Amino acid sequence: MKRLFLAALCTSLWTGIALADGAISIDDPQVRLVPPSTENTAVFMRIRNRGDKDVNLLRAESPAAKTAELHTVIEEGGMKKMRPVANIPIKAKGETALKPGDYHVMLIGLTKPLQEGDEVALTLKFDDGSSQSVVAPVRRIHVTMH
Ligand SMILES: [Cu+2]
Repeated sequence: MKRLFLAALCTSLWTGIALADGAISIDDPQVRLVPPSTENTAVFMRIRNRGDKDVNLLRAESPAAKTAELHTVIEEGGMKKMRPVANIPIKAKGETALKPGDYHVMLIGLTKPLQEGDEVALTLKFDDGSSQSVVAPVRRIHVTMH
């Protein structure tokens, strides 16, 4: 009887976790360390979509900056330039990397200078109605563009 009860409890817990978790998960979020005089920086991560439908990242928010924008990098006349994008797609059963020279979340107007090892909270909103809160450590990331 006791064993049966435990089994039922485990099943319901598992279902609860699966529902709360959703299709999207975030791996390895990190914020690029910038000099104290620089007010903007980029956030990189891998976004995984375990679901059967394509999902788009629509928005990012962080208390560490006045604004957060979704950016990509394009090449124009031999120059690499950042451009805001309306969304960042994550294919069904796929993964999108936010990485230097590619998609990233741009933090604009940092509320205070970041130091290596600081942790930046970030909330990401997706078009399936889900959102993800992550904590991204500030790291030295060597980038030749930007
Ligand atoms: Cu950017």
